[in-house]
Amino acid sequence: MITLLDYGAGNVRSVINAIESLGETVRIAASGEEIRAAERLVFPGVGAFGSMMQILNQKGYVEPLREYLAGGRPFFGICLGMQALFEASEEAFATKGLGVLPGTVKRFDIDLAVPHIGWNGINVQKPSVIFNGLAGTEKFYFVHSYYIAPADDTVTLTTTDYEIEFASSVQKDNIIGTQFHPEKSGRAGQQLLANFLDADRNKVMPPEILTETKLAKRIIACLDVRSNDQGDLVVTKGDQYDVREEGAVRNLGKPVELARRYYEEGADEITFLNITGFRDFPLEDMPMIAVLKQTSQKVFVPLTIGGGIRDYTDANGRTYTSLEVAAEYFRSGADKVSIGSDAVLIVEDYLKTGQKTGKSAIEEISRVYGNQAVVISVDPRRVYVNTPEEVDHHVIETAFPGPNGETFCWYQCTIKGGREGRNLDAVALARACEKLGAGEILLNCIDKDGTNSGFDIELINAVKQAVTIPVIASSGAGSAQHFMEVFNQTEAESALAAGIFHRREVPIDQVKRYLDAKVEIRKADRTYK
Ligand code: 1PR
Repeated sequence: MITLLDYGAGNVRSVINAIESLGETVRIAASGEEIRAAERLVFPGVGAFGSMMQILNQKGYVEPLREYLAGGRPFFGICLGMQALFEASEEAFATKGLGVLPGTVKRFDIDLAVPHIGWNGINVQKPSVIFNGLAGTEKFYFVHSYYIAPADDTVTLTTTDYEIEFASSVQKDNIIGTQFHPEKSGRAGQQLLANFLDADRNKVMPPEILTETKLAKRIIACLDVRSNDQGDLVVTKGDQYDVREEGAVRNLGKPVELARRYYEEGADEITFLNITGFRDFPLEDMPMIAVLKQTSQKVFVPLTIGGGIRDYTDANGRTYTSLEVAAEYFRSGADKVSIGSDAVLIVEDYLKTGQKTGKSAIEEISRVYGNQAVVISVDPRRVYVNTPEEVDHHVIETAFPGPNGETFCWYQCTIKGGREGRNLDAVALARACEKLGAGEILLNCIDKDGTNSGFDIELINAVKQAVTIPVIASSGAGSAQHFMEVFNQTEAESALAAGIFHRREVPIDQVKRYLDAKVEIRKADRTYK
């Protein structure tokens, strides 16, 4: 029996699913007494350090936790659950941590994108039970803006490089903590968790020891989901956002089945976009919630969900906030939510006044769940102009002239799945969303969507240069070479595709085989014993 400490923020569902899939049962600690009585305690922390410690204090969990940790029984802290072991964090200066390990938590002060999101490796420093069966070259999923700086080097189990070398896991006796998320790290993560759950395994070093690690470029599979005319929820795919063929909604498969297939083929992340979310209310009949719950039981890589994340008033006059909608998604297994139409409207207001209200979906969700949990999905379309002075937008000179030979263009933001163009450009939108607290930009391109003609490199460069948060390049992938092109010609941290994966034209494993040795990627998961 595993006791899980859930203080009420973020996606603990994934950790429960990962542990249960290993044949263990999980009980959520409902009191300090249950923490004291635990045999094996897992603490998956999500959100922000200050609010985590505040809730632990309010619930009276701090002393029971300290007693448990002093008692020498097994403990596994994940992400913030590991950071909590230290004395303090730069994320919340006035708040004390548990102070079980000496040292503090610092914010990345680096030139690379922060948060550090994605799959990175580990440099193993000393033997541990958790390395049984691992090769030592595996990559694990990270998502954080703060890192631990232990005052006592001997607790450092692994380090990871991201411009600087930081401690990515610790072990002191039976207390283990990882900055990365084993529950989101595919089969390698499952193996690592299984090692913790099995009391009989010995401390070992993996066969290969890295001396430097690299963040992988992520390959993301995207499933655009909506109800077809018969009312079934299907994965669909548009050509420049038009998902109908001979009048009917294209049906490319069932969401849960496809997501599982992409996990097996090596997708580093899976994104679901409820493409009619702008007119449906996600909590009304909740089909996407069911999709998410079922997917997260078997798919152990990060899941993003978008569509309809906004404030909403139902037919009975009950108002739901975007935070409530997001909370339901996180409880059901999502790691991130993506905001499309509402982000455009939020930024329009923000740019009008120059004032943050603190109440927008971007601000509210990032405050509670962390910036890394908020992705902005941008649906821009090219608008050609003859000169940059013609409009008050971020204009680029393009190598692909417009219909009348125009050599300049700007990227107009749209809402409602491309149905309505707005007087806002994608660069301004991305910049403002970063300021409001977004952690990542999912950059689609209506002109390129479904064309198989390659990513819009000019758009990706324009947006990537305007922000410091990670950018996901999307729309237009037609071959494995297109992925290489986007990674060589832009600084995008990841690339997303839909059509070529759904139609099996170029499966994910083929993309990875092509990129191998040319671009840093996460290799296909092997089977562990
Ligand atoms: O506006 O917050 O309700 O969110 C709605 C979400 O649904 C947005 O993220 C928006 O991008 C998405 N969406 C709305 N309508 C469509 C449509 O296709 N008619 N899909 C749509 C967006 C674009 C990509 C696609 C890539 C790769 N799909 O995500 O997967 O372009 O495709 P490709 O590799 O086949 O070229 P809200």
